[in-house]
Formats: sequence, structure tokens, C-alpha cells
Amino acid sequence: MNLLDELKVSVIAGDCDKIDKLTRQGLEQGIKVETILNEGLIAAMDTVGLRFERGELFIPEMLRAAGAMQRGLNVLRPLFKESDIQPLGTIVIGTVEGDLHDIGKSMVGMILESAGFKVVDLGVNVSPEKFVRSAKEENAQLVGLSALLTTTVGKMQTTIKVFERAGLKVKILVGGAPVTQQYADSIGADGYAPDAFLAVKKAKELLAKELL
Ligand code: B1M
Repeated sequence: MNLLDELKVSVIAGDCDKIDKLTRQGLEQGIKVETILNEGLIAAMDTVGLRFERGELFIPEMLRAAGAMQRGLNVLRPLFKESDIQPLGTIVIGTVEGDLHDIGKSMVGMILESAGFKVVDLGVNVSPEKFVRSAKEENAQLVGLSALLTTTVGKMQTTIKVFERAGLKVKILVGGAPVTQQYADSIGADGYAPDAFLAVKKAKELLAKELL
């Protein structure tokens, strides 16, 4: 089994110590951070999701896998950090109200931060009013909304409407497994990204538009 496969198996098994070790080994062997993320950690969570759907594993196992994945992210996080650079812009990010999924949103935040944005992470289950309050306080140019459930994705539209009512001029970026470009367009979001790396690209594009 190669290292990335071993990493996947360890995430699925929730073996935190092994993940820590394998992530470090992968980096030492010169495997790219992006590859470890996409082909190791994220691929493992996709398998976890599939098995959950099939009823082969349950919430405690999902939580264990999520915790294990965070251990891998903790090893990778410092590599995304770059010091001594002025932030490109400020983005307030969070998972919408009613939704407790944290990992994808945190990953997007981490990668935006590494790309030079100031990231204000509001966590999960964030009300539309809290997004607006924080965007005002932080003088943010961008707001990032994440949702993982078909039952909470509608909160993105609610949040966008609350921003409109507040008359706040920010660009809204949306993402998360049930979100598509078509959906993003239909709710009036300014941008959509299917993954963390494309979120950086989109955030830069939106920032350029905002500065025009
Ligand atoms: Co949940 N869960 N979960 N869960 N969970 C899903 C999402 C599900 C697809 C699993 C399944 O059935 N196959 C399913 C949703 C079905 C649906 O709505 N159609 C589901 C369900 C049903 C539930 C509960 C309702 C289960 C229950 O209680 N019966 C419950 C809901 C709780 C709530 O939120 N109110 C629940 C709970 C949980 C746990 C707490 C156990 C745990 C979360 C732990 C945590 O986050 N700390 C959990 C997990 C781990 C999952 C799966 C297995 C993995 C999610 C994940 O972390 N993926 C998930 C199945 C799956 O997605 N494969 C599942 C890895 C992560 C890196 O990907 O979050 O998609 P993702 O983020 C990606 C992109 O989407 C994108 O970039 C990221 C990186 O590439 N992205 C953005 C995300 N946000 C973005 C924002 C952007 C741009 C891009 O701009 C701002």
C-alpha cells in the first residue's frame, strides 16, 4: 500500500497518531501538500460519506474520522502560512445556520489565509445576522458561506437577503457539497467554488471586481 492509501485507511479508521506520522512522512518524501489533502485526507472523507450512506458506519465513526482528518490538517496548516505579507483582503467565513459541518469550511479558510487573505472564521451554525455584524465590524470585502446539507443550503439565500437588506456592499462566495454554480447563480451569490483551491481563485477574482 502506498503512503496516500495508508493515510486514507488511517483517516477512515480514525487513527490520529498514525495520520500525524504519515502526513509528516509524506511531506518528507516530497509529496505535495495539495496531493496529501486531495488524494489522502479528502478522498478518505468521501469514502466515509459513502459508507455512511450505505449504512456501513455511523455518526461516532464519522466523528472519529473527522477528528483524525483534523490531525492531518494541523500538520499541513503551518505550510500554508506566509508571514510578512499584507492581507489581500478580509473574508468573513462560516458554515450557515443549522449546519455543523466544519472541515471543508475550515480548509477553505486555511487555504485562503495561506494565499494572503485575512480570514475571520465564525465557525459553524452561523446566523445571517452574525455574518452581517461581523462583516461590518471587520470591514470585510468578502463573505464566504459554506453548507453541507440539502436542508441548510437554503440558508445561503436567507443570508444573502439579510445582507441586501442591511445595504452592505460585500461579495458573497458560496460552496459546499450540495452547492452548484447553477444554484449559486439562482440565489444571487457573487461566486461559487467547488473546492478550497478554486475558492482562492474565485476570491481573488471577486476582490478584483470589488476594487474596480
Ligand atoms: Co454529515 N452529512 N451529517 N457529519 N457528513 C454529510 C454531508 C452527508 C453527505 C453524508 C451522507 O449521507 N453521505 C449527509 C448529507 C446528506 C444531504 O444533505 N443530502 C450528512 C448528514 C445527513 C448528516 C446528519 C444529518 C446526520 C444525522 O445526524 N443523521 C448530521 C447533520 C448535523 C448538522 O450539521 N446539523 C451530520 C453530522 C456529521 C458529523 C457531525 C458526524 C460530521 C461533521 C464533523 C465536523 O465537520 N466537525 C459529519 C461528516 C464528517 C460528514 C461527511 C462524512 C464528511 C464531510 C466532510 O468533512 N468532508 C459528509 C459526507 C461527504 O461529504 N463525503 C457528511 C470533507 C470536506 C473537506 O469536504 O465539506 O465538502 P467538504 O468541503 C469541500 C468542498 O465542498 C468545498 O471545499 C472543501 C474542500 O475541498 N467547500 C467550499 C466547502 N465549503 C466551501 C465554501 C466555499 C467554497 C468551497 O466558499 C465559501
